Amino acid sequence: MNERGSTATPAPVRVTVTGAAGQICYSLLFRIASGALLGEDQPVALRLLEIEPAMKALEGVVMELDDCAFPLLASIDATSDLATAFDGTSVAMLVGSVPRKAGMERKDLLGINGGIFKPQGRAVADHGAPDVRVLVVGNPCNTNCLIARSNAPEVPAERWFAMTRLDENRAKSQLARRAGVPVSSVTRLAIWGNHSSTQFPDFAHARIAGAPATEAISDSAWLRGDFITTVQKRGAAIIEARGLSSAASAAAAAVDSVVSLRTPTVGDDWTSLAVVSRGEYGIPEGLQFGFPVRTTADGWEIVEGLEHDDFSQARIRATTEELVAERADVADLLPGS
Ligand code: NAX
Repeated sequence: MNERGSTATPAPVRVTVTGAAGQICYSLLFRIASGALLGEDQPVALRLLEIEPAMKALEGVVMELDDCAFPLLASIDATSDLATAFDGTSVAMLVGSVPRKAGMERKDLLGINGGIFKPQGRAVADHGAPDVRVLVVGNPCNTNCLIARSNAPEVPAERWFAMTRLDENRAKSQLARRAGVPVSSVTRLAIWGNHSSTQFPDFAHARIAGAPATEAISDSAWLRGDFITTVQKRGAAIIEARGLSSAASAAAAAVDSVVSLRTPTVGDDWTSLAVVSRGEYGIPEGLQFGFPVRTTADGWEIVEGLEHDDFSQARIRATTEELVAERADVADLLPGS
């Protein structure tokens, strides 16, 4: 029996994934196809987008997907054509982007990726299903998401998300390890702002086994110092150790993000997603900003009413300023600004 109480097999849901021959997708696609994204009764039709030079590599990935014989994988279409990739899609996961290379300024990177996310935003609006939801993973993900969203005004702004879940998961693991508890004991971990080294992993509102994390971990110098910097710089530490950027953990976080949006949040917990700001907590309207988010039966909402001390406020201000600067850097890619 499926989630809707019927024994009939539901029609496949189209899921579009970009950057499909890249390293995150080498983990992500197999989890989607196994049912981890949409549930173990929901068939999936994959639409995989790549650029021409990577189509050969993508062919290999498709062969491996075939070789897994996933019962839920109804079809796979590999393409370099935007209209085909986003045709009828309900879940779009925008992973592909161009990494920062030595000597490249942030503005250059934003501009190059804007060239990717503007047309992809249009393709989502022109070809996506009426219920389409979009998760942007490719960096700089908040601003890439802002660009795509701004170029797709037909798709409600509430359907666009940028990924801060990997930062949340990293932060939870750090707190759990320090407190000597299982990671499942850590709840209410919000990542405020940008998925970058200015992000603020909010230990002040986190809970450990239901009590404030600051009670379980009394070393406030660690919380304000090493904890924050470890989370902020975790991506760089993984590159240093592995010679490659985070991939499997990013794929896991992408799955977690989508699952958290399709299942109501349990109890008084929340999760981290970068969503459109409507001015909550004084964050400028329209920024794609990491907030604590709860999913309800009808949709999602930002958790409001949290109070921040001077320390937290300063950090939230810093990450806000960075996102405002990024938005200014890509102003020519944002219609109407
Ligand atoms: P890879 O370089 O392995 O793969 C990227 C793929 O995207 C390549 O196969 C490339 O051909 C493809 N691509 C480039 N332009 C494209 C376009 N216009 N349309 C479709 N595909 C295109 O990178 P990978 O390690 O998979 O990372 C992908 C992105 O995720 C990067 O931007 C990375 O920085 C970002 N990350 C974001 C994280 C987050 O928490 N939000 C964490 C992990 C990761 O760093």
